[in-house]
Amino acid sequence: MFALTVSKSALLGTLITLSLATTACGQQSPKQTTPAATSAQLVGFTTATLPIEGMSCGSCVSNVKQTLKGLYGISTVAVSLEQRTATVAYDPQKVKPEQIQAAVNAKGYKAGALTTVTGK
Ligand SMILES: [Cu+2]
Repeated sequence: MFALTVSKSALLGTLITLSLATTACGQQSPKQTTPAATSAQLVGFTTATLPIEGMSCGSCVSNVKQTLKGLYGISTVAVSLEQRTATVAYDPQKVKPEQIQAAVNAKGYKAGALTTVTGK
């Protein structure tokens, strides 16, 4: 008897740890409007910011940037070392916020929850 069960462990894997520490370490929240570079409104895309802990230099920034750019469904990426945040434009039909966080975490950084700037 062949029980061919398609395991959804891949999907579950991205969802397991939402218990990320939500306590931001004293960083001033950037409540200003996003810079012009990332404000190109792409139809169907959501722009969101996520805090990232563990970045200490320029190569961390490019590492995070390349990681995010390599994700399916991500359009633009901007990473700020000073603010310890990444701003991404993503297609919510193609990639979930949890997957974006998980990709950053897999590189050894600690990504917090996404905050939507524009879109849904
Ligand atoms: Cu570094």
